[in-house]
Amino acid sequence: MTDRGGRHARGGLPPATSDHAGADSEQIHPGEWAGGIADEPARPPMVRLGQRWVSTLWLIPLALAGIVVAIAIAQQLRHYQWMEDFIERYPGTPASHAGVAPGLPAWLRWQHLFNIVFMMFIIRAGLQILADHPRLYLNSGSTPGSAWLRLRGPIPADRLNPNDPARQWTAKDDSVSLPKWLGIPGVRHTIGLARWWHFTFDTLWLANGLIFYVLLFTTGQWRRIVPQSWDVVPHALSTMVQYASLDFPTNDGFVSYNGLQLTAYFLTVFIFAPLAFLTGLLQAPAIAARFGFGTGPANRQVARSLHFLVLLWMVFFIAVHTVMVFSTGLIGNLNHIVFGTDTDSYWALAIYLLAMGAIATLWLLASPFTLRHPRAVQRIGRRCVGWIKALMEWFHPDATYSAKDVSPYFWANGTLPTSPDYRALAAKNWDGYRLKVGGLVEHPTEFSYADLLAMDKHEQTTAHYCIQGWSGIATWGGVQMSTLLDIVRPVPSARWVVFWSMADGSEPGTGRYYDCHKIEHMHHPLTLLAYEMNGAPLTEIHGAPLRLRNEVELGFKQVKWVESIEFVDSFAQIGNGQGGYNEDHEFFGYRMPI
Ligand SMILES: Nc1nc2c(c(=O)[nH]1)N[C@H]1C(S)=C(S)[C@@H](COP(=O)(O)O)O[C@H]1N2
Ligand SMILES: [Mo]
Repeated sequence: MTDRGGRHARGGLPPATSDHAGADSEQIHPGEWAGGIADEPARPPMVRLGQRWVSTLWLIPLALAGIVVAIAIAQQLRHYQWMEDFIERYPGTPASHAGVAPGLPAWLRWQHLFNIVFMMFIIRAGLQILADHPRLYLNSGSTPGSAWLRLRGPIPADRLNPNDPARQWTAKDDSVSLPKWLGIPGVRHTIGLARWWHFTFDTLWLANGLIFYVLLFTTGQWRRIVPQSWDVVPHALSTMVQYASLDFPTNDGFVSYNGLQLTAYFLTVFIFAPLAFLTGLLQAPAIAARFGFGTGPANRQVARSLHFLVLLWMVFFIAVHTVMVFSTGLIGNLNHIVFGTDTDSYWALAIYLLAMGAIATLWLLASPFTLRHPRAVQRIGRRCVGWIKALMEWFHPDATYSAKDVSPYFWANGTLPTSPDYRALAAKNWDGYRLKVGGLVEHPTEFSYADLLAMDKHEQTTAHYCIQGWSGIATWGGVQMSTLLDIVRPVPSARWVVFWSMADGSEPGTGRYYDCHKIEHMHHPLTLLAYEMNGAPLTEIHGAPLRLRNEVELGFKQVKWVESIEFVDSFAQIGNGQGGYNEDHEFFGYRMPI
């Protein structure tokens, strides 16, 4: 453990409050959590059809009606001779799958089990992440009113005034909670913890998938799930009619799959799984800033929407897959899945039920464990995936956009400084403001607002990616950090740069908002101390007089209302030692290039 005793005032600021209270204070108590935001349960998803919002619950009766109609049509079709000829010609299972030994090998059966365990956590934590910004869009600015799906009502129209801090509808205000059995951990604005689950199990799922690919292709098992001729299409159609007419085709799953199974497995393994990975990556600020995906068809909101559609497919697949296992000869199918033999042992059912019991137990423990031990979840998550995320922090950000890409509305987050000093400085147009830069530097320096304005000015139009899921594009004007570095000259032992805010964090009495950045990032031409946004002086909401831009990282690391900058060799002694206010109090990670 870190030595917590050495904590002291930093950069002329009061110390962050001590965490000497034991583990109990680290538990999540809804009501006190995240500054005491009231619960706001998610509503069932609604989709926008033109101007109207329609509840997706309508899909349930629609699907039931659709099934009934499909059965009626299929049964009618079976009365026609041409259909019976067609089915005789294409009975369902393409003949081209020779060369694979019957039965599923042990590695495949184990991977199948791991897959569902990993996916259960990925899906549940993914929904929790969605609930933190419960709207899906296609435009890079996440423009209010332009969503196509949402889990809550419209944003109150009188809360979107970018110049009135008191009436600002922050992205945090917009978050919703999920039931604890559904989301992990269910409580409103627990995205930091949900991400540890999501990314850790993503990594395991990807590793499992990679091994699966390798073994599929080295053992020839790929032939089972890759269509090898176009006759898979008529076979799939024929299978569909047979299932729908409730006169099921013979279940040959032990030897080879029918056209419909082939198509579904192929799409899931080779199209949707890679798409999940890809659309996940496209939500990363570091990748967007490196490759210029901030706008256009690969922008974060498109990626997020597709990521959600992949989730829908996966849930649909798992549901139909399970129904089919049950309805096409359960015991035989379970023998295939559990033992890899074409037998009829009831032991397969027993083992299946045992596995399902274990999965249900894990399911029920995930949220309570997370709420009781959030620091452990953060620590374990960081051990598992922190180092992978760190790799992306090496991307060099150079993507900039043009004036026409600037978002019409830029969401806001955070609580403004409340001190009389801040008000007085604002009233005097920042006359009297001093940016203090110190710590491990050769020339500690204070800069007045006029000093900053007089320095070389840099402008950039860049994309902002909030952890909650929204994004926005703005033109920022200010002083490059590299300019400042040339003046203060950090000493070689300086490894982290702490940006201290004039504002407190969201939890009362827990001290100032701050965040730590890698010193390497300070040399990027796009790392900026901005005093302008879209050609006008920064508004209070967006961080006046000064806010940070580091385009490799997520939004919460872009400290607003910057008061001082401190160069340090380690952040272990600052705050709770996690690298920033939200890292300390909301269990975020400090490396946030994704
Ligand atoms: N001091 C301070 N800076 C902050 C925050 C905050 O709460 N306090 N919120 C962060 C978060 S979560 C985001 S997404 C961005 C939002 O910047 P914007 O309000 O200009 O959009 O500011 C970041 N900087
Ligand atoms: Mo954020």
